[in-house]
Amino acid sequence: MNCSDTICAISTPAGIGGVALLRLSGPEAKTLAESVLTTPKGHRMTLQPHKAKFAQLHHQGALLDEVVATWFEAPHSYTGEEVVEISCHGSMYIQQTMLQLFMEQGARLAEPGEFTLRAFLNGRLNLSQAEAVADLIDAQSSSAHQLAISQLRGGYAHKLEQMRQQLVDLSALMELELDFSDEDVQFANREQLKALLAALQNEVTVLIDSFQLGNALKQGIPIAILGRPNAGKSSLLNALVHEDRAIVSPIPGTTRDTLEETLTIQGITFRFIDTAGLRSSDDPIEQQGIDRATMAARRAAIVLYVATCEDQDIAQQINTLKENIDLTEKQLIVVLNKSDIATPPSVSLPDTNIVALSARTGQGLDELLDRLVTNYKTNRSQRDVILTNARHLEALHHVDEALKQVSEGLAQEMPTDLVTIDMRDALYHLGTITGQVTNDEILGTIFSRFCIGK
Ligand SMILES: Nc1nc2c(ncn2[C@@H]2O[C@H](COP(=O)(O)OP(=O)(O)OP(=O)(O)O)[C@@H](O)[C@H]2O)c(=O)[nH]1
Ligand SMILES: [Mg+2]
Repeated sequence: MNCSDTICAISTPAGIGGVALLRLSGPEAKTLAESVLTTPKGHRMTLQPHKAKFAQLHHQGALLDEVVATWFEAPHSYTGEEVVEISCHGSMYIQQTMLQLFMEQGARLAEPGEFTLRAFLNGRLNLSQAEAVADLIDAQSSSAHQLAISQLRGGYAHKLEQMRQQLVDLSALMELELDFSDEDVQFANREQLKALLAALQNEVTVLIDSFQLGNALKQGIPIAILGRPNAGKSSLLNALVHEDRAIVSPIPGTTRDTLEETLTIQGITFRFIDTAGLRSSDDPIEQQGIDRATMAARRAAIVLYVATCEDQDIAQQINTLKENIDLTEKQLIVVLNKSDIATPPSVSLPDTNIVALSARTGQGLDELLDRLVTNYKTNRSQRDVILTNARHLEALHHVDEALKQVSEGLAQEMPTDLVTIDMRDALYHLGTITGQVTNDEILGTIFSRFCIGK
């Protein structure tokens, strides 16, 4: 990985815009910028640290554009290197000519994510924070944004650092004994060690458990709409997204394949999945649809079970549902549809949200949305940090495994040097998250996700 040269890229999206931003980073960034730019009076440009300067840019003897250039003196820049940012008018022609000019002067076109990679290599960000930058750029809802910010500067970043520190302390306690292993002494108080270890294992487990929620928030919370044929599932989906997305008909068994639509409410993205009505069917295609419905329900975080206000056997329907789908890790909301043609029956289902509504008139729909948002907020507030990154999840599973070995080693009073090996293993895997331990392959995979110019 070559970080000794000066890279350049357009950091704003490809295409025409009011302004575009060209970014240079590397030892020659300032010199290159000064060699290409002039003052408005045509004199040589001298950039000053952290000051925006109005400048002109000439190409083949003619004025190309009037720009604003800012020099961020190393190490006080995003990458930790000399950085110059030049804002120009957002014409494709100006952008491309300017890039070409800098490349003719010796700058190299940056790879995707190379600015952030350099920030990581120069210690401006750890690896998990660098990944958060990509998530932050990708964030399309307030909840996804919140998660990315927490990973960049907030609770998640602190939690990882705290856990690493605890592990380092634990290791240090044990390694100390190894230095004196000939003398057969135990410096570290075993009970204290075990307690520290148990606390750490608990934190790792909590973090691992939060992944499901984190992933749901990032991608949109999956909500499966289930129910018998004709209950009005497709009508409900259409009403929720204000669009005739799914075919609705009085013929039971209309929906065959699952159909998904997203909706962002109060900054939270939900993925509603309409499914085939549940019943026993001889039609192999309908049966496939029903199997898909069951699969969708298994993957969902929330099940919206749609029955109608006319149904007399709601409790029984819910029992059948629970027999077929394990709802322990999910949230169940029972919708009593068609409240425009019948009075909602009184059903008592312990620990279950029930909402009566009419997909046809829209009455009661807001209450359903309120329920979804409130439930999300309660769920979210129970966790201070949330894991969203699959790479981190895998690493934490390894950490968990290694800590279990340590714990068993301590319980069985194994020699300290053996237990220490597992401890180092835990530290190693935790280090792959924050980047204390890394290799070119990991970095290549992570930074290729980025856009050019970031
Ligand atoms: N009166 C009334 N009719 C409704 C309401 N919601 C749906 N319907 C009607 O119920 C029938 C079935 O609606 P769908 O939305 O296709 O039902 P579904 O649950 O998707 O049915 P399948 O796809 O066959 O499983 C249609 O004739 C709808 O017009 C409602 O709130 N009130
Ligand atoms: Mg349908």
